[in-house]
Amino acid sequence: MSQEPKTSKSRTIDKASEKMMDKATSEKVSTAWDRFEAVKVQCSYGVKGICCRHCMLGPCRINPNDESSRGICGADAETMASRGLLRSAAAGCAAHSDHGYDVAHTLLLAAKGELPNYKIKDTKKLMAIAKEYGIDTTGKSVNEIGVLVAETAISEFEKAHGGLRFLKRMPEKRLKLWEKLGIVPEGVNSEIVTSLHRTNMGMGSDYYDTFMNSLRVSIADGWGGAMIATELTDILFGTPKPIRSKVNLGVLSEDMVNVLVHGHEPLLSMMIVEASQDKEIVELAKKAGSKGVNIAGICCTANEILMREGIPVAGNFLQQELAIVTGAVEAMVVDVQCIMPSLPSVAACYHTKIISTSKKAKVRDAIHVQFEETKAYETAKDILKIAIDNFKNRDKNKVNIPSESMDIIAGFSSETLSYMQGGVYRASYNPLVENIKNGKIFGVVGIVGCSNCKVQQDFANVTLAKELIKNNVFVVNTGCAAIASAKAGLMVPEAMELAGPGLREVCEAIGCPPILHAGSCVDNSRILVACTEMIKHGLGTDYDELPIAGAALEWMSEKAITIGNYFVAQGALVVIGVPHMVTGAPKLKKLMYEDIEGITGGKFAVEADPYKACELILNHIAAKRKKLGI
Ligand code: NFS
Ligand code: SF4
Repeated sequence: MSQEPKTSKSRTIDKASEKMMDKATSEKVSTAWDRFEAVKVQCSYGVKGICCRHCMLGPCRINPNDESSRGICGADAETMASRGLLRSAAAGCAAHSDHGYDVAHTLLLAAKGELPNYKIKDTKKLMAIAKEYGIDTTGKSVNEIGVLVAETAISEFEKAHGGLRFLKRMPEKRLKLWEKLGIVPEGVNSEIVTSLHRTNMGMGSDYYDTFMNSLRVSIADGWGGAMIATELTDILFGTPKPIRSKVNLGVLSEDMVNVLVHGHEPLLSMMIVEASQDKEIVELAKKAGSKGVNIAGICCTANEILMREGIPVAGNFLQQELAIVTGAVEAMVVDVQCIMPSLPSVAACYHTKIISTSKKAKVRDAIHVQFEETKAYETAKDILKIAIDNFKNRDKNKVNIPSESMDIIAGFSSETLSYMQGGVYRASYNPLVENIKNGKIFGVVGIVGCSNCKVQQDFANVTLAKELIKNNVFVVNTGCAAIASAKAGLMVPEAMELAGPGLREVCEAIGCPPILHAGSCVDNSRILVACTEMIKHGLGTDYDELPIAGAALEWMSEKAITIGNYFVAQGALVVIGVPHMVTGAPKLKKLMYEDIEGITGGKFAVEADPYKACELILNHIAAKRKKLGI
């Protein structure tokens, strides 16, 4: 793909980002967009998925114009592309699952009383999960039950056989189909290990089998690692409820110490939020000449603390460098995933300190303050002290905080949605299902995923969301796509004005915006649960009958491959804006974009234009409605 140098306006629809991009250019700071344009032509083999470096005979690549072209071992394009896809799906599963494992481990130690700073917050959810796990709770204390729930969750990762417990949440029909297809995962870690084994030199060369196993490891993410991350985070920190906050770079403060938390895990960031109100910290911040400490988030760490504490969001993935360019950030604290290695060099142009905290993701040229759960609060305070101490180094001449900040109501867990429809005593998905049946709500679509320099930032995600609600489609957002909607003002009651009359009526009755923020990317598991609830409340008998779809028009991460995969395995249409790196393998491509529909009921479709993507989705939903007879 060749790229002409672009203007900041053509790179994003977000005013705050545009301003900071211009500031970066004038201050000679290079951002992801500049580096993307500097590449000029991206590797044509890589983009098609027809290169391989899985052994030292290679690297090998396939001549796309020669059908007989092979790697040295004899691997063809289909083998190479499908192996690459499976490795990526396993990597995505690993990222969500390692995050989930850490949450489970923290819950275990907290319930054992070994972590003074953490305690079980949501006992209702704890009891519900204990029941699901078949744990006998009679006569046991909350902490004793917490230990058993955490141990059971941990065993879901570590076991090699037996199947994942949360799969029992699904209607029998889908499970039976998956059994027939051989894609029911056993344990989370074993699926990742087997996927890496399968993709070794001299292993499977059947692209169909390799692709189906990429679905299998992705299911281990959706119904395993990611779902455990979501449920156990709820137990530890509370199940989200509707909460007000603000979003975009304008949430940074002129006169406070600004600390950004960036990455994915809530374990440390929740402590930083708490410690920022500590008397000692507040006094130190005032002594340093500021009005206090202002915490805001980037990426999914932001979503986690927004959903539970109402902490403002500074921006999504492509705004991480731009946040530093404001010149007003004293510290950016990073944990794991989606952290650009460029941050220290951007920070070097300002006074910002980049602080890495995870032993799994050390960042070169950053300050490393290792996060240990046993002294979480202390670590949080140490980090805040570094930030406060750095306030004096802020160069007023370099500070320019964009004015853009938008209101948002977030915090829509599956439980909240159910509660909002019926109150404490009649919490239920019945009203939603009834309104889908009577046509007031045409369908439900999840818009998820990242931002990507290949497409204009936020444009496709925001436009698709607007188009869908106009057509009475209820939209559920997660990840960076949710932050995009929020920045565009779509997550406030006023957004109701943009919705079609049927959807508006329902949203007004329930009291929610037509586009819901459902959380971080691991929280896509909440969408799986919501779809399951719809079936349980009488909408069809299996997921592929539902008037639903998924969309990830600006995706970039391997985690998004995994998420897309598990929705396709579930039976959903998933529209992506950037094609998978498999286009050099025509048979695999046909399987993923066409034939898989006859196998799981779901499929991928590539459509970067949000208006056409909307049309595609509406037609798909219309066909599903017709089949359901509604
Ligand atoms: Ni999801 Fe969250 Fe954003 Fe993409 Fe990265 S932050 S886990 S991967 S970029 S949505
Ligand atoms: Fe080449 Fe085969 Fe080795 Fe891959 S596994 S690098 S295709 S020889």
